[in-house]
Amino acid sequence: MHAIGSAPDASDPGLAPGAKELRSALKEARNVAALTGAGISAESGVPTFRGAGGLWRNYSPEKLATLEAFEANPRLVWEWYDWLRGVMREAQPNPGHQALAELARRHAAPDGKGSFTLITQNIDGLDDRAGSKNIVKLHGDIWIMRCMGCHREERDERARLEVLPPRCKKCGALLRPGIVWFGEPLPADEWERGVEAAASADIFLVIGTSATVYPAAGLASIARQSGAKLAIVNKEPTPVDDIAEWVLQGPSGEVLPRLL
Ligand code: BJW
Ligand code: ZN
Repeated sequence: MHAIGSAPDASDPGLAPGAKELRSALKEARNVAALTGAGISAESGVPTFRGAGGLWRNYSPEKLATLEAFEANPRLVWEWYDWLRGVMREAQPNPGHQALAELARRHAAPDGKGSFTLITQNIDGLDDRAGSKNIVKLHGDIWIMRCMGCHREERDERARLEVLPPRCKKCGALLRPGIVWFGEPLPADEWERGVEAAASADIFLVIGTSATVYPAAGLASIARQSGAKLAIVNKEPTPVDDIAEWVLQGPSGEVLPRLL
């Protein structure tokens, strides 16, 4: 295991030995996949879920991000998401998001047999805006509204909604954000794509996630058990550091561009 930090490379003082080796390994690898979490968007000003700043009006995500909380008080839950939509609308993709989009472009093998799959737990859409394609969105997308009555879905990218809670124009039932709350299953097709990418990866990057929310966090073990080498990019230690080949500690907006 290599950790970024103390012994910089002479040719690039900001680059630690582990990062240099990972950069070469990424160039050689055929199938690469990355699992990202809230930490990659932190440098864009989007709050993470756990740790400092992870609370909204003293409610934890575990209390608000559930169907039960929504059914009990849809207005309160929508006030939170309306605030979050405003923050996410203002945010811009940072060098971490851009580096992943660039890694994917560079990784398209000339023989067309290589693959790069970006799997995200984030709902903010910043990877789309950075130019990443075919993103696996495990926890949905905050810009999609789903009707609780007729199940119709529509895209709505307004920063602030006029009336809270919003209602369906067709049937009048409550609209909910198109995201995955605690206790809800992940979208089956996205989950299958995530498992497939993890199981076929030569290198699996785990970036800016506390790796505590399942089943998403389980993709790291699936990748490892299927023979992938794991690389962790995080500001703090994570529960999957022990099974990783490389642990690069630092802000993803600084570490990821150095892997290109
Ligand atoms: C930086 C940085 C920088 C900061 N650079 N790094 C055991 C096994 C399996 C499941 C369970 C289980 N026990 C309980 C469960 C259920 C539950 C769960 O996992 N709970 C855990 C809390 C224990 N899981 C579920 O309920 C899931 N569904 C499910 O299991 O369904 C089963 C089922 C099957 C069939 C029928 C019915 C049901 C669903 C999980 C949905 C998660 N939803 C949320 C909310 C989304 C909407 C919203 O935004 O409100 O998704 S919760 C929240 O956590 C959000 C995130 O995507 C998710 C993960 O968080 P993430 O991204 O890791 O963020 P943080 O804040 O935790 O970490 C940030 C990290 O970044 C930190 O490490 C920092 O150090 C780092 N960092 N700045 C690099 N600049
Ligand atoms: Zn409807």
